[in-house]
Order: sequence, then C-alpha cells, then structure tokens
Amino acid sequence: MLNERILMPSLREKVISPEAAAAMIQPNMTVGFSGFTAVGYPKVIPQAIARLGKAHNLKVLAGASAGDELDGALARAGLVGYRTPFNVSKDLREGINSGSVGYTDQHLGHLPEMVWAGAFGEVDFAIIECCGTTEDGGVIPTLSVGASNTMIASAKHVLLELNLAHPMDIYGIHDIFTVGKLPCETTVPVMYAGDRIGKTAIPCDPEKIVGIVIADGPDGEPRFVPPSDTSNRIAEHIIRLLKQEVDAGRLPKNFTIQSGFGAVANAVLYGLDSDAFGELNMYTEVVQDGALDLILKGRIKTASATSLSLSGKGRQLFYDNLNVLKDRFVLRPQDVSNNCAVIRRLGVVAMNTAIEIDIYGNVNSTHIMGTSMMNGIGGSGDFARNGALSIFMTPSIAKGGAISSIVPMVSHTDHTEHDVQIVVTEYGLADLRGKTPKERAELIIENCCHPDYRPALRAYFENAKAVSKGQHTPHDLKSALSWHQKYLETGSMK
Ligand code: 0RQ
Repeated sequence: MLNERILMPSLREKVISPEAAAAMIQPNMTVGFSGFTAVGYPKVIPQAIARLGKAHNLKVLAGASAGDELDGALARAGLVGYRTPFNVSKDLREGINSGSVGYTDQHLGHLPEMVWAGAFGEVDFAIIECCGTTEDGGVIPTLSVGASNTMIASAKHVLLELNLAHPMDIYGIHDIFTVGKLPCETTVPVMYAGDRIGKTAIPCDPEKIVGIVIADGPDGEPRFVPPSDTSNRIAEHIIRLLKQEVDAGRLPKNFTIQSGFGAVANAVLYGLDSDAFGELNMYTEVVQDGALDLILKGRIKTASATSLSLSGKGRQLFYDNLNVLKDRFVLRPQDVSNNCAVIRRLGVVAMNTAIEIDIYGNVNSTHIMGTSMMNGIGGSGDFARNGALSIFMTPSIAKGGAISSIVPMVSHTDHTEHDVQIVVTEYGLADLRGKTPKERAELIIENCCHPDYRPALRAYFENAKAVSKGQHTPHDLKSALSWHQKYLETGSMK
C-alpha cells in the first residue's frame, strides 16, 4: 500500500507514529498547517499534540480555518497562543474574544506573502495532509491547497500526514504555482478560470521531511444551512440583477463567478441553472456541493478554487466523476485563487455575505457590535475589491428581529463604500454604482431595510442631513452608533 502512495522509496522509512510526530512540536513554535476551511487539514497529528499537552503558546498558521481535530483540539488543550488568518472554531473564538489567544484577521490572499515576509517569525514546522508523494518527494495535497506550498517552502521541517481516505487518483487535479515573495515581478498567468500554470504536486526537499504519519479519516462535514424564504428571496434579487446585466451587455453571457458559503450562495447557484446564462466559469476560493452539481450538468464549464468543501455525498459524487472533473476543475494555492490581478482580469462577479451594512454601503463582515470577532474577513475582501461586480447580501434582521442589519453607521468596517456596488436583502436590492452618498442612503433605506426599522432609519437620515447642513456624507455623530448602544443596553435595537 505504501509503495503506491509514497513513490520515493527512501521516504517510506520515515513513517512514524502520531505520538512521535507530536513530540517534535515544542512550546512557542510557529507551525504552518495545511487546510483551508474544514478541508485538507491534518487530523491525527494535531490531536496527538493536544493529548501530549506540552506545546504551549503555539503560533498556528493555516490557509484559512481548519476542522475541529485541529483548531478545536488545540484550543481546548490551551496550546494556541496565536492564530491567523481565519477561524470558525467556537472554542478558538472564545479564546480570541476573551483575550487569551492573539488573532490577526487578514485577507486570505495575503497570507502567503506575510509568511514569506516573516510576519510570524520563522516557520518551525509545516504539518501537511497529503494523499501521497511523487518520485522526487513532491507532496500531493488532498482536497485543499491553501498555503501548503508556502508552508513547505518556508518551514525548517516538514511532517506529512498521509490520509488514505483520499484516493491517489486525485493526483493531477492540483495546479501548484508559487507566487513567492513580494514585491515580485511574477505575473500570475491565469487568463481563463481553468488555465493550468504550475505543477501537479508541491515541490519539497525530501531532506526536510522528518516524519510521515498514516491517517485514514474524512474531513469534517460542512455546516449545512437549509434554504429559507429569506435566502431564496435574496437569491431571486441577485439572479434578476445578473440577467439584467447580461441583457444590457455589461456582463458576458458566460461570466465568471465567485460564490460564498451557505444557503444564499446555494440558492444563487440554483438560479444560475437557467438558459438566460451561457456556460459559466467559477473562480473562487471554496467550491461546495451546489457548484459541483452545476459543473456535472455542464452549466459551469470550469471551476477554480483552493478548497473543495463537500458533504460526504458530494465527495462521493466527486470521486465517482473524477475522470470528467479532472479536466474541468483546478485546485490552486490561495494566493492564486484569491489573486487580485487574476480576479480583476477575469471580471469576476463577487458575492459575499455581510453582518451589517450602513446607509452609505460600508460593510462589516467580521465583528458583532463592533468588538467581538465572528470569523474573519476571509476571501471576501480579495474578491470584493477586485471583482467586476461586487455584491453584498444579508438578511435584513438578525436575532429574531432584535437587530437591524441595515444601520446608520457600521460598528466595524471591513469593506468600504468604494468596494461595495450592490446591497441585497430579502426586501430588495440597491444598485449603488454611480450614486452619491445621499442617493445611496435613499436606495438602501427604501429597498433593503426591514419595514420595522425603515421609519427610524429614515428619521436618522433626515436628522443627519439637518445636522450636517448639506455636507457630502451626512451623519449625526452623537447618534450614529446609538442603535448598537441600545442593543447592548436593552437586547434590542427597536
Ligand atoms: O449568530 O449563530 O449566534 O445566532 O451572526 O449569522 O445568519 O448564521 O450567517 O453563517 O452566513 O455568516 C458574515 C458571519 C455570515 C459569514 C458571516 C449573527 C447571527 C449568527 C452568523 P448566532 P448567520 P452566516 C467566502 C468569503 C466573512 C468571510 C467571507 C462570514 C451569526 O458569511 O464569516 O465572506 N463572512 N468569506 O445571529 C449581530 C448583526 C448580525 C449578527 C448576523 N447584524 N449583528 N449579529 N448576526 N447578523 C466566500 C469565498 O469563496 C470568497
């Protein structure tokens, strides 16, 4: 079995136990893990590190978030001193918001350049899940690439976790192009979503590999959010807009999309299964089950991502159709999947979710009531700033109506008004392109705000105009954040 997976004979002698691998990780080390969302992260070695419980104050880097066997296990063992660039673990979030874990929330497309720049110090270990190695020690990733190529290239030592749950047949689906240190003169030559520009495995000096641990377990099941009336209505507004853009000639019929997670993203994908659109392309960071269906139906011609976040059923469908999908699907490093220049070149339609949006179109995607970290900006900024069309969506209310997602002023800003072209809630859509701040406020209040909050938001805007005496972006700074303050004091913005 190992002969078929570890194609370089000398590496077969490096197979070790999870405990032996874990014992190499010392307190205060910087460890770069594979993984992007709960996909392609090592599972057995982090749990062994957690059980051993020695390696305190670890600096934990990964492509994005990782599954519970990594982020949850290390957080519960109290071993994480610092984490970047994204997190969805509840246990880790508690540490981040109580101050016991340092956290840098950053654009996922920027993480590799930060590693190259030494922002986290030297990377002591790269711990990388793989499905095998090539004859020259190249590492074949599983279903995500993330920053694994950067971690391997920059780490002093490499530990591999060979996961037998993934067939070796996926060899060939990855496209490893290393952007490298910035400023660099390397153009990332992706001209179409499906272009292949690199190698099929991650180059690795075999001398750096200090151990290979054998594992056999699936990735965590992605959180399934069932469609709701709200998500379906948001998706309908977006599909209508996309049809208008195609009809008006502002988007080609076969445009390229980036799509986020969750029920709205899936409902939008469902709506794209229409003859109004041509054979679409996808250039995104994470592909989910909904997109896989469209690829297999031929609605999406090619899809490029850095992670394939599939349910167990979706994974089986993927493996059953691997021969077809290998030509239509590319898994890349995250500084290529989220590369600003490529996103701009391909004219990507970017669709992302907001926590709250203000009357001028500024977006908060990360913080609850301005202070508490939710997940992080993820790839939303990479795509929103550089896409041809930047759409932000949110249900108009949260917490059963106690919170309006459309507010006078956002309590934290991730995407400024300059990077936000379309705002959508279940009530409607505000097309902010070419609009002045006052025109934007009118559109967002009338089209997007929940009717329960609309009169109060209009009253805020009218008062702000009076207080600001006609200035460009009216605000009444005394009450701009009063809705948040009221929620904190009374449990409702009403
Ligand atoms: O909290 O779970 O305690 O009830 O926020 O909200 O409605 O479950 O929405 O899971 O879609 O997450 C923006 C966080 C939305 C996500 C965000 C509360 C709400 C709930 C979650 P509870 P929902 P979602 C990927 C690009 C940034 C990263 C990104 C995200 C919780 O989409 O992390 O875009 N985005 N990556 O109750 C206070 C409000 C609230 C609020 C919701 N206004 N105030 N709390 N909540 N609105 C795509 C690519 O491929 C690039």
